[in-house]
Amino acid sequence: MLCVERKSIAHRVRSYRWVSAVTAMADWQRIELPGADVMLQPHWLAPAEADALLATLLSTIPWETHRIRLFGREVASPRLSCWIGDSGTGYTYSRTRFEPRPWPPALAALRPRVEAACQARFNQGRVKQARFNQARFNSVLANLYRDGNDSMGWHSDDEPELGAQPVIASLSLGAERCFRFRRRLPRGVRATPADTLRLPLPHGSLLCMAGRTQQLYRHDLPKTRVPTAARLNLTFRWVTPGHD
Ligand SMILES: O=C(O)CCC(=O)C(=O)O
Ligand SMILES: [Mn+2]
Repeated sequence: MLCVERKSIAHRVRSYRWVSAVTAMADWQRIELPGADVMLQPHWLAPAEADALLATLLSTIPWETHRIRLFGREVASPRLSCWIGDSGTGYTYSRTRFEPRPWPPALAALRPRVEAACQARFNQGRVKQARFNQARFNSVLANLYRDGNDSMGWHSDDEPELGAQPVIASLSLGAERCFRFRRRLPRGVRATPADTLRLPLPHGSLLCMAGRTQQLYRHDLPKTRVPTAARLNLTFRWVTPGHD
């Protein structure tokens, strides 16, 4: 489970220590992030199904380069993307508005399975019925990282149309890349390595973020210098219909 990026030994030890600090709950593993609610199924899809899904989605999602606003300038985002959803699920991020594309059949078939997996995690231990009901998705942000040069910067998924404590399910296909969480710090406070958790996301893995995760942490998908094949990520979300 170690990250493959060439970082210092200290980083490697840290990522091993954090990632191994998990609590098994059926197929879900809890990722220990104080105050947050993050669970991972590293092998949610069997490799053959993940391979087939990757090939299908690469060719059926209408990939485009989203233009986003960064430091007051409009720039091309460093990856390909597509916003997909039911009607009424327009979404604004990086101060840019996206209207949903229709669900490709393979993605539509996946939606109830992702919902069932997330509902199962809220349906065990100390059940939180409200969360259980929240594990429904009407939209997906699809991102395609063509190689190690493609990335996503630090952000939280905290747009108003997602609600206060969104449940977000993230399915990863293709090359394993390191996803990072970093505690949100007061303005002017510099992050140290101890504030960052590095989480490798394998082919077919399902990550579920809920509760105060977006309020307390940012996440990113950094570039890597290690030669890397394509990686496709799908974040299933619930957007308040008609929000603008
Ligand atoms: O590619 C990833 O794993 C991260 C995607 C993400 O954070 C997002 O779509 O908001
Ligand atoms: Mn995100």
